[in-house]
Amino acid sequence: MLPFPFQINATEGRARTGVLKTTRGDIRTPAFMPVGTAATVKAMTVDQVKQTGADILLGNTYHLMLRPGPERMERLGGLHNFMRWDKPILTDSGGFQVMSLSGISKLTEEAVTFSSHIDGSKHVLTPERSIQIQADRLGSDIVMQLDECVAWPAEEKRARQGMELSARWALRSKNAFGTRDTQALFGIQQGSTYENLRRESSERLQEIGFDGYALGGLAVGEGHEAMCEVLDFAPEFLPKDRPRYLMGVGKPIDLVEAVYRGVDMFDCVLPTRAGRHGQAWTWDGPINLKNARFAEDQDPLDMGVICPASNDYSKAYLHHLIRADEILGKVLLSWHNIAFFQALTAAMREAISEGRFEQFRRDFRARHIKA
Ligand code: PRF
Repeated sequence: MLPFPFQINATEGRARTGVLKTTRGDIRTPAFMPVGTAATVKAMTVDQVKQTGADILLGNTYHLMLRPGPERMERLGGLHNFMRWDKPILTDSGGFQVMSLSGISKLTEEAVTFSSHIDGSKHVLTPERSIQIQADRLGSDIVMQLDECVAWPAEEKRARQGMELSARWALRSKNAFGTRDTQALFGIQQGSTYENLRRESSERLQEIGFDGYALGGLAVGEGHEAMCEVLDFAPEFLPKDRPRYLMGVGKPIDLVEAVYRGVDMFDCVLPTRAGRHGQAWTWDGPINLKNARFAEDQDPLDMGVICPASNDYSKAYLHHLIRADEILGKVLLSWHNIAFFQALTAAMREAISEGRFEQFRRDFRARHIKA
């Protein structure tokens, strides 16, 4: 019944490493999914993304339903064919992007209504329509249920409302998805920072039964420490034998701390967005190439990351490109950052396999967060 076997190869404490096997290829976990919002990982070709070691990309229902539109996407052979990426794609359901990007949105039991951030046109998204767009029009490999991500901070009553609506939408999403052999459906745990709500959310999702489970409603302003406190309990409520995906996270230190607490998958715009603004993530923490101290620095960005963008150009050159607002600066720093995030997840997989993740975490923190 389960379309995608999830094989856990090693564990250390709560941390796990394994493989999620899909019809379009294996996803090695912990996995970082570069964000390809509008059918492109911004400023990168799919070959460059592939070279960094990414096993899967994330696409957004919200953006693609507005442009180029779901029916056109289907006529063009689906998202994989359109963007020439033949490995797995996970698509987000749209609800979160509606909240963060679109104009006035009306939220009812039935649907979320919003106006496009592009031309103001009105659109309606129901759980069923989101599944249809993701699974049938875009041809996504991993489909996410439509949910409501409540803003932080939230009173318990408001957090409960969002969690309960998400649970009812989870059931509608599952009914609309049915059972499929080559595509998976993930449920999304909500409940803000409340342990009882996170537990109840997980129970309701597991009664329905999903191929994987996401943790939603985090990294919405609560900060690293508060997120870690929720991650101390929230992943444990989800089944051990299915992948756990922390949505929209995060900084390298967030990834390390979440893997330590049992999370398997991540996505975030940070590497590409920060790259376009001149920020590079390295094993010694983030640096900004705009800074004058790099003007004559002839060393490469990071020889600890195997990638042309990280190894072949001097920091002085990257500094110049970013200062001059040259397109290539954005390309190279996005490329480097994606390569760094892939190197980071690969290093975590290796450390867990070899039983030295605890040491890895300590070393990473010491080197990354300088006193
Ligand atoms: N729900 C969905 N997508 C998301 C989130 C969520 O809660 C978040 C929260 N960090 C990011 N992306 N569907």
